[in-house]
Amino acid sequence: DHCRHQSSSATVRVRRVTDCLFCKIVARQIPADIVLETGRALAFRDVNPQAPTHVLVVPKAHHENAAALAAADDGLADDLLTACHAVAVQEGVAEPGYRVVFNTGTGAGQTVFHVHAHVLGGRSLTWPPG
Ligand code: D5M
Repeated sequence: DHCRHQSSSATVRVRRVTDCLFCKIVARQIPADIVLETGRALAFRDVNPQAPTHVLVVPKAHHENAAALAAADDGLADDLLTACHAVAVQEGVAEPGYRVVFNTGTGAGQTVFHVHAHVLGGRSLTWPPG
């Protein structure tokens, strides 16, 4: 399956990626409300929305967090950011504005260790975030 193709040969990594919730959504093994798909990214609605628009944008390839995404080659991080903006346009929140958040690490509230951009919009967003 997709996850196995993306993983290294190390058994431990195969198991971790195979168990990954967002890899399973990418592989259509569990359902999600998908709003956009590009060659290397998938966008679907967050199950616990924090704004009228709250979409998660993930690379199809498994990377644990933003740091791993940044270290990936072939412009994957660029593709992900482009997909985030496409989602914002499609959702009608590009104006007056939207927020893109990568919770990175447990201290920042990361709970799913397949990197995902939260695209939030459709309401006034305060700063600083909680
Ligand atoms: O964000 C992880 C986010 O993932 C959190 O906002 C809930 C969301 N989530 C969890 N399970 C699902 C499924 N199955 N579909 C859609 N969204 C989901 P984090 O930044 O790691 O805290």
